[in-house]
Amino acid sequence: MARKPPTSDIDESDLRVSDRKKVAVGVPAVLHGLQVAVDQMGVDRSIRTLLRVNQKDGFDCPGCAWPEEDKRHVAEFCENGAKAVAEEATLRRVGPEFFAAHSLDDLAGHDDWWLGQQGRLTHPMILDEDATHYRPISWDDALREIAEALRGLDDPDEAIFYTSGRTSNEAAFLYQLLVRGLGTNNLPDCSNMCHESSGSALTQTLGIGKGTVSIEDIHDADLLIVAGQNPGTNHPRMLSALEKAKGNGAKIIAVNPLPEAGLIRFENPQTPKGVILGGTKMADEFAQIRLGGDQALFQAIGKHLLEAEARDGDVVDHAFVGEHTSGYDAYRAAMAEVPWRELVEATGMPETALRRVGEMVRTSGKTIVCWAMGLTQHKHAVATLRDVVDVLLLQGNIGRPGAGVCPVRGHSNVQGDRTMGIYEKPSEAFLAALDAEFSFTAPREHGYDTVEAIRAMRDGTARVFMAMGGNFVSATPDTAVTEAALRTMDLTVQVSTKLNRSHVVTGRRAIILPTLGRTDRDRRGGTEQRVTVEDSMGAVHSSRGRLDPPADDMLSEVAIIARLCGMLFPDGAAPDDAPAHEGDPERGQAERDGAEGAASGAGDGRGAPRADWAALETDYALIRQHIQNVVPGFDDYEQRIDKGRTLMLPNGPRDARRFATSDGRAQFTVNPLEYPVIPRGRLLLQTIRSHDQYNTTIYGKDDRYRGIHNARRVVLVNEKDIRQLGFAEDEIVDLVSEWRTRDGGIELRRAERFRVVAYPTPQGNAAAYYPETNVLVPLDSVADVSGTPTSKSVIVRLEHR
Ligand SMILES: Nc1nc2c(c(=O)[nH]1)N[C@H]1C(S)=C(S)[C@@H](COP(=O)(O)OP(=O)(O)OC[C@H]3O[C@@H](n4cnc5c(=O)[nH]c(N)nc54)[C@H](O)[C@@H]3O)O[C@H]1N2
Ligand SMILES: Nc1nc2c(c(=O)[nH]1)N[C@H]1C(S)=C(S)[C@@H](COP(=O)(O)OP(=O)(O)OC[C@H]3O[C@@H](n4cnc5c(=O)[nH]c(N)nc54)[C@H](O)[C@@H]3O)O[C@H]1N2
Ligand SMILES: [Mo]
Repeated sequence: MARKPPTSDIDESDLRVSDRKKVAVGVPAVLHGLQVAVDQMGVDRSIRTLLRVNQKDGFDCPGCAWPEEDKRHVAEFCENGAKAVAEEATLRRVGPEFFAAHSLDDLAGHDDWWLGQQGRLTHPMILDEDATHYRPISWDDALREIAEALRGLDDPDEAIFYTSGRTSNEAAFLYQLLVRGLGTNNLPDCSNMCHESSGSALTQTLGIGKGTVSIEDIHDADLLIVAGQNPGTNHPRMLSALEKAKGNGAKIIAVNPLPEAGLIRFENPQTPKGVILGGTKMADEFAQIRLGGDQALFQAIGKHLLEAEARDGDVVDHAFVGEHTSGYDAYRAAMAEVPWRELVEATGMPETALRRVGEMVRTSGKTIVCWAMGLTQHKHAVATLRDVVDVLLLQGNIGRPGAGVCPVRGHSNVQGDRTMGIYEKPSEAFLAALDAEFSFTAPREHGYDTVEAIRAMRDGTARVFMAMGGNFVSATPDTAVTEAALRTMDLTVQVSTKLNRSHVVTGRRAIILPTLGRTDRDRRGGTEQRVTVEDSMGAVHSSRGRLDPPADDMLSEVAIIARLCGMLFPDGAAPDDAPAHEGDPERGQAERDGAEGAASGAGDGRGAPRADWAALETDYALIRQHIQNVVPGFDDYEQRIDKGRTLMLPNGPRDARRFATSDGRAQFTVNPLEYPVIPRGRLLLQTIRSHDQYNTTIYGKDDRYRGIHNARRVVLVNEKDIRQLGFAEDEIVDLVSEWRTRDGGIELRRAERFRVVAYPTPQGNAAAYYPETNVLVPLDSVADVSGTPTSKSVIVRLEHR
């Protein structure tokens, strides 16, 4: 039996602070994962479900994008994978009765934890204008409302289509086609808030916006630098790969303001060494860096390498640099000019420590740099990552075994969604192939990214907002601004598995479409469909859920989009002789009704995409056929994902040192040193994940490794800062963010009632959990080039209450 959902919100006064953990995972972690699973779905279902995670005939874990090792363990899950699965496979339900019992105001009064814990959505619901409650609506009517709202727009750019990163390749491909078929590239996605900076930096310097290593390379490296990442919580399976690398003799450098448990020690629950012998020491060097100091660290490494080269030679891989790169001389000259004093100031590390790290890099034959949000969510994130590439290029660490760049993705298919064309700035090559495949002309003008989408809504230039998964309101910055922006919409549409804040902060009208998740069996057209996903290393494989869906007439994301396409682009629908609308007589009627007066994008000479929408809905292999025709690298797609096989996408730098850049070479870049300057009496706040959350989904109330229990509204501050700023440990304070606007004014934003906890973060730095702190992140505070909100760099002061 599953446990009942909570009846009240988190009681912040229950906070308990214990010692930090120095070890991650181990047997307690497995037990925690199991406990959460059993609470959500009972014992039987827990065992049946968890044994199928990431197995060759099973489903892809919705937890993270870390790849599967080739030899899978019987239970290839980790604590947080188990929690992600349990959240989705829960037996709790949110149906029409739930919405009848809870008004919108009532729901809006609850926290994200309470909302998310109520269970799976089961029925399409609509919120009429001025209504106090959502009411049930049929699938046909709901889809018709959406189609009509989209057709009623004066301009397709008045619609915005968000995507989160769990959406399968098949659904993502169809979704971007729908959006471009309407005539807009307004396809913001979670990537804009996540690894966009990585994509920007890597595309410019290496010619591909993805990493260049495989899981074998990780095992094979001499040195792994793990910067700005907390794998013990967010990518626990990565720790097994790091452990294996260590077993092969690799060294690890952890670069982080916080001493994160998994980076210090790791107990692998799958091996006797982990369980009995206290595990593996992970980091050989812990570089405790100031927030935003990483560009300086990588410049220090580059400077150290070049100094050694000038002194002794034999450091720079001249053959590689000469044959495959450009810009070396300018980079070398720039590094000679950077003063050590500034590198020390920016990192907060003494020159001896910087040189020690530099020496580890110099003596390593094969180096990989792994990173996540600690590097991407800063104003100078793109410059920082270009400097990471510079360092790797010096020693020829791109495009050979055991070496390369490894941006560690978050959402389990966020990389695949981008490959499928979920991108507001699509390439001409992609659009041309799309045009040819579907006999229409996709729009060329770039669309809005996430932050631009919020601005467009705020400024009244958008009217319809639709989200394929995710929780836009809670995940985006500047919560008050974003909420107000969404409330101006004519219609907001959420395709979701679980209830969240984006269902209660709505446009004048709102629609919720429940959908199947990874763990659910997806029967369409009489057969069980599979979908595909791409992991962080460009490996594509299939995923098939085995659990009965939460309710009878639920639709997959693919089916929802295919039906909408059928209504919007009826001319391209099934030819007369095709067995369309099988087993669903109502549907054909709805499509015809929906089609009445349809502009369907045809009026402006672009035409509408043509495809057999009804057939695509019932046979996802047909969608894969289209993908194969449009996206390079998917030849023999169907065969290459059969029987649990993996399709490795081509990767120029990794496979052949081929660089699709302006001059066909990898680019050294010169990036003026930047780092945050913290005004007196202020702190620089990073907003992070606790151990018991998945982005805006709050699984539970603990951050076990950091010693925080039962509550979330805490701010972690160095104990010297607590004293020097005149506060006391345990005091309840407000966090006030101070944003200097372009015209020199100061904007204040406030997050109330956070408990001060002493924590070993560098002086001047602080940390608190997201999404509670998103209210503090100014909409205009974004990374240069990538536009990513600077969630790891918010200037705040504490205020007594
Ligand atoms: N269980 C679980 N798994 C997840 C997620 C989740 O919420 N829960 N989210 C998924 C998603 S979408 C993503 S993108 C990833 C996120 O994975 P992470 O990037 O690991 O997540 P964050 O909690 O944002 O942690 C950022 C880390 O970077 C450090 N850091 C912050 N600023 C800096 C800096 O300036 N320099 C350096 N060197 N370090 C810094 C922080 O101390 C912290 O250790 O995880 C994915 N996996
Ligand atoms: N301050 C701050 N803000 C941040 C970050 C940060 O570090 N600090 N991190 C940023 C990052 S890295 C990211 S990736 C974003 C995350 O932003 P999002 O991806 O928008 O947020 P999630 O919390 O992952 O979305 C959870 C919701 O997705 C829905 N869902 C889950 N599975 C499925 C599915 O299979 N299909 C569908 N249709 N819906 C599903 C559920 O309804 C659930 O409530 O947040 C960003 N925001
Ligand atoms: Mo992410």
